[in-house]
Amino acid sequence: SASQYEFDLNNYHSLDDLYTWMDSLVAKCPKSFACQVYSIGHSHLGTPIKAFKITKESPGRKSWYLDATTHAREWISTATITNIINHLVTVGDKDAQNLIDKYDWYFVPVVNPDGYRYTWEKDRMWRKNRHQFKTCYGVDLNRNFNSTNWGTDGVSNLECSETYRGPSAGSEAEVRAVSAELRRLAPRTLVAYTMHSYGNMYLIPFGNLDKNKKCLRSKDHDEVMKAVEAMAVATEATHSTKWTRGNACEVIYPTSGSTDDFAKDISIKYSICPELRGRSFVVPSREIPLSFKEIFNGIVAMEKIIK
Ligand code: ING
Ligand code: ZN
Repeated sequence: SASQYEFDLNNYHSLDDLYTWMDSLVAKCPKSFACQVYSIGHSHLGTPIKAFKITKESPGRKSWYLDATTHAREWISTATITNIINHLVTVGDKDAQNLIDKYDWYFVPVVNPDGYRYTWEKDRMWRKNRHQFKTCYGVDLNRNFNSTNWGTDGVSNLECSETYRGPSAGSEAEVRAVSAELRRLAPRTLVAYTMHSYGNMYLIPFGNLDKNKKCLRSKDHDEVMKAVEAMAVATEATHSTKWTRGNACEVIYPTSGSTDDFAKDISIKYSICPELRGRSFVVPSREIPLSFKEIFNGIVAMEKIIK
């Protein structure tokens, strides 16, 4: 069970316990802002994809969108986003207050609930969703978004591959749900922040190559990099770690159909993919508070310099 009193923020939790905790957190929301749990849609197997929002009533407000667990085994992303939500709602320190005063906040802690369940019940190293095909299960949801050049660089068209792009762009229920939510929020959203692990990196669009097979940078690459630089510096200072930052294609490998490329395509200016701490996908629970702190400090630092 996961009553709000027993839920240990410094540990990992099953999908059901996490969802119960989200519901219970609404009751702890102070009067100065509104909290709500809602569903952005359902997974391939019909599991709700729950979201948490923190809002204030006043016209013209901008928002931040954050998600995690697009890849099922990346549990540190689930735990870190959970801690961010908890901090904003219950801690109310100066930084949290400032973030809520200035922005509305939208969180999707588990983009891939079927895959996440599967990592708890059957295979800790599962990455994709749980869509059954003829020979294998699962689409790589971070290759399925309908971004420019879907299905080209850094993907596979084989069902059994870990980077299977799926039968078509946006074929997966989870991707359609996130895409619709991003489209709905995009006109007033300044930041899209989609959390993965691992590697201590801040990645920005684009993942794909241009027609000369060179990594494609966005038009405002330099301006976005300034913000990411401030974020990375604050993160590094938190626990004296090193973080790589840059265009995803240059820093790791070419990809297409990722969440952050899609968010950039629909004009969300600061589209960022952190690759959180870890030496594998299994991060000891004692590192959850360290991950939260370094990531939250990065958010606080970046917020100060963007508009
Ligand atoms: N890495 C990401 C992946 O999907 C990534 C890297 C992120 C590529 C964003 C492109 C865009 O392969 C992990 N660990 O999932
Ligand atoms: Zn990932």
